[in-house]
Amino acid sequence: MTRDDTGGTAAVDAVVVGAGFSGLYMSHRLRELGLSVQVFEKAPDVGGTWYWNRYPGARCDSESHIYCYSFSEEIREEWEWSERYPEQPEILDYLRFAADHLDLREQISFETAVESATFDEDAGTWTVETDGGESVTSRFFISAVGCLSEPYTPDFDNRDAFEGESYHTARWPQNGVELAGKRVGVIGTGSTGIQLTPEVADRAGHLTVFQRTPNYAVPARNRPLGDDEWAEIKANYDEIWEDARFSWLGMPFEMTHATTAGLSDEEIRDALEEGWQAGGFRFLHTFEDTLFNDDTNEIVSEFLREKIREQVDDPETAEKLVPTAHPYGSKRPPMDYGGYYETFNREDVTLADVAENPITEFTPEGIQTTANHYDLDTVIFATGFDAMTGALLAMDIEGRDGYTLEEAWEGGPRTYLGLGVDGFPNLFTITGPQSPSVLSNMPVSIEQHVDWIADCIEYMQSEGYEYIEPQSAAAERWVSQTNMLADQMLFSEAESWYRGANVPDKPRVFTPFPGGVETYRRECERVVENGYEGFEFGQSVDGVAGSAD
Ligand code: N01
Repeated sequence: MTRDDTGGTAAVDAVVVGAGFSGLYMSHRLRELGLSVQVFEKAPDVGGTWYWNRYPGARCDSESHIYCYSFSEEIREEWEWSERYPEQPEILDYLRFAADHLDLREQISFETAVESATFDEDAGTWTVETDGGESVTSRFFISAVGCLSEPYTPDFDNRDAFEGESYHTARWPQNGVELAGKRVGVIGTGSTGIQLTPEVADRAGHLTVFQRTPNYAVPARNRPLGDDEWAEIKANYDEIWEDARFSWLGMPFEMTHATTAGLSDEEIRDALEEGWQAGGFRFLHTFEDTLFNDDTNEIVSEFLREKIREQVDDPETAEKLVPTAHPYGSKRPPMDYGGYYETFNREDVTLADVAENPITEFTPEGIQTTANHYDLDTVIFATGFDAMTGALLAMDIEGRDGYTLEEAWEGGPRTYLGLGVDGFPNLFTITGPQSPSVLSNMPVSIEQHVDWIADCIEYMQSEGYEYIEPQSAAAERWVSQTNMLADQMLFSEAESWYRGANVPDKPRVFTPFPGGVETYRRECERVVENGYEGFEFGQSVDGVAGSAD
C-alpha cells in the first residue's frame, strides 16, 4: 500500500492493462523503480496479440532477431530463434520464458478484463474495475493493450444464420480447428488472410477466398537461422539494435537508393529484383521515396503487379489478384510465406471477387454474393481489427470532470506523442495513437515507450511530483503534425485501417505517427531535454494544468 498526495490510500502505485510485450516490460521497469504494480490480462496467459492470433500460418513479419527484447542481456543470451521470421508458437514461448525469467507472473491477474478506469479528482487516484468485480485504486493507469487487439467482424446480413462453424483469426481456438475435407471460406486478404490462405488450402477439402481488395504481397523468404548466422547476430547485437532504434521502421536495414529518378530502367529493375530476392520489409527499403513520390511508387507497384501475373496461371484470375486502386505501401504491406498467389493455381481453390459481386448475406449453408451461392462448412473471418483505438475505448475510461475518452476522441484519437492524453492525469498509453506503433517494428517502439514512461515516473519521484498531464496545446500540435506528415505521403490514397476506414462510422483520421522511428525518438528525447516540454507536472491534481493553456 502506498500513500498518494491527497492523503488517501491507493492499493497500488500502478495498474497496467495487458501482459503482452509492452505490459510485461512495463511491469518489470515499474517494479525495478520500487513501485507496486497490478497487471490485468484478459487472456489466461501472457502473450497479448500472440496469445490470441494462433491461426495456421500466424507469424511475425519482422525478423526474429529484432522482434524481441533488447533490454535484458540474459534473455538475449539464453534465447535463440529458429527461423528468420518467428512463428506464433515460438513468440508465445519466448514471452512465457521472459515472464518467468523476470518473475512477473505474480503481479498479473489473468482472465481479467478491465471494464472501467475512473479518475477521482478528490482522491487524485484512478479507480479500476474489472469484469471479475475487482476494484483497485492506483496512482498511474497505464494501457498496454496493443494496437491490434479488438477484432473486427463485419456485420453481414444474416451472419448468425450460418449453420456451419465460424472463427475470427484473432480469436482462434486453443486446440485448433479441424479443416480436413471441409469446404472453407476465408474472408479477407490483408496480412492475416495472406498468411492463412496457403495453409488452409493445404488442409481443407476446398477453399474459397472472398477478396474485396487485392493486395501486394512480397515473398518473406523465410528460412531456418543457422548457427553461423546466430553467432554473427550475437557478436553484433548492440550495433544491430542501435541501428534499429535510429531507423525508419525500427529495423536495421539500409535504404538501397534514394529514388528512381536519374536511374536507368535496367538499374531500377536490378534494384527492385535485389529487394524482391532479399524479401520481407527489406523490399520496402529499395527506394527511400516509395511512400512519398508518385513516380517511384508507380514503378514499384507496377513491378509487383508483374510479379503477381507471373505467379498465377489463369490470366483472368491473375488480373483479379492485381491491385490497381491503391499504391504499394499505402496499406500495410503483407508478406507471402507460402506461395500465396500460386495457391490460386490449385483446382481446389476458388477466388471470389466480392468487389465485383459483393456478399449480400449469409445463409444457413454458406455465403450468397450477387453472383453465386458458396456452400461452406467453415467461415474464417480474416477481417482485421478496430485498430489503434478499439481496445482503449473498449474500457470505459473517465478523466477529469467526468469527461470520457470516448467523448475526448469523438473526432478521432488525440494524444501528445502517443504517450498521454490531456484531461487524463497520470494515464500513459504504450504505443498509443500518434506514435510510430504499427508503422514500426513493435518491440523497438515498445521498449522506447516503456523506457520513456519509466524514466518519467522516476523523474517525478525525484522531483516530488505526483501528477503529470499533457498540455492541450501540445496535443493539438502533435495531432496536426501527424496528420500533416500523413498528408504528404501516399497513405491518403488508400482506404485503410491506418485511417479508420475499415470500421463503419469510425472517424477517418490517420492514427499512427508516419514520420519514422528515428524522428519520433529524437522528438521524445528533445521533449525530455527541454524539461518535458508540453507536459505539466504537479504536486496536486489541481497543480497540473493539462486542460488549461
Ligand atoms: O486485417 P486487415 P489483417 N467484406 O484489416 C477484408 C497486423 N498483422 O488481420 O481491404 C469483404 O489488413 C478487407 O478488405 P478491404 C498487420 O499490421 C501483423 O489482415 O477492406 N472483405 C481486408 O482484405 C496488419 O496490417 C502480422 O477491401 C472485408 C481484410 O478483410 C494488421 O495486423 C501478421 C470486409 C482485413 O485486412 C491487420 O491485418 C498479420 C467486408 N465487409 C497481421 N471487411 C505480423 O507480422 C473487411 N474485409 C505481426
